[in-house]
Amino acid sequence: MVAGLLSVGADNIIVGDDYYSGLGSYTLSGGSLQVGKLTLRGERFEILDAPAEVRILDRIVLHSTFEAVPGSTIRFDGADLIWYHGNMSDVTMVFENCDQVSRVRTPFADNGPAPEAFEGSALQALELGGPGGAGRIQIAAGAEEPGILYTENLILNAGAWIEPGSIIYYLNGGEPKQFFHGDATLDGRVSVGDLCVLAGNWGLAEGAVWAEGVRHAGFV
Ligand SMILES: [Ca+2]
Repeated sequence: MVAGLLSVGADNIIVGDDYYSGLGSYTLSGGSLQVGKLTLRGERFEILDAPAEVRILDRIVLHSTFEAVPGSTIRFDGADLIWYHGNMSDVTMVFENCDQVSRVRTPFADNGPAPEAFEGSALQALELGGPGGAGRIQIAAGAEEPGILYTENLILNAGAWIEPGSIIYYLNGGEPKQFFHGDATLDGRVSVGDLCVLAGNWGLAEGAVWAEGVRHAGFV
């Protein structure tokens, strides 16, 4: 399977299904990168071109320093994320085509929904569900421990699912808040407004999005 171009210094290399990086700096400056397993242990991994799409098919392990221009996107095609290190504040992560739940391991402590907790920790956006289908994730720190994820924007499309126990803090243009199942309006509260959304869309199935009160809202 081919991929696209991952620049290493002045050279371009094609990345196959299973790729393990050595030491060094890796730069994606154009094209697209599609890879099964990608482990980044090098000094630095850079995305210098926002349309230069990165698509992960199985798993990405992030150990290296990470830099990305604003607007960069990493797409997880039913893939897992093992995130040990790296500032992803300019990155949108899209989870889609998830036949199973994608596991997301993060390195963060639970510092609550405090504005300062987002600095250096938060993604630009976490988007669940996309053109490739449903996005299902579990945020975990370890096998049994709940994990913490901070994101400036939380976008839940059709087929979005977040495993119970996952802790997600988000802004969506307002004050920091925690994600709760049942919060159809994503305002950080489960209230009568969410019930109205659910009632108004009772019986919807195909194509329903989070704000239409899908069964994932937790009432049914
Ligand atoms: Ca609400």
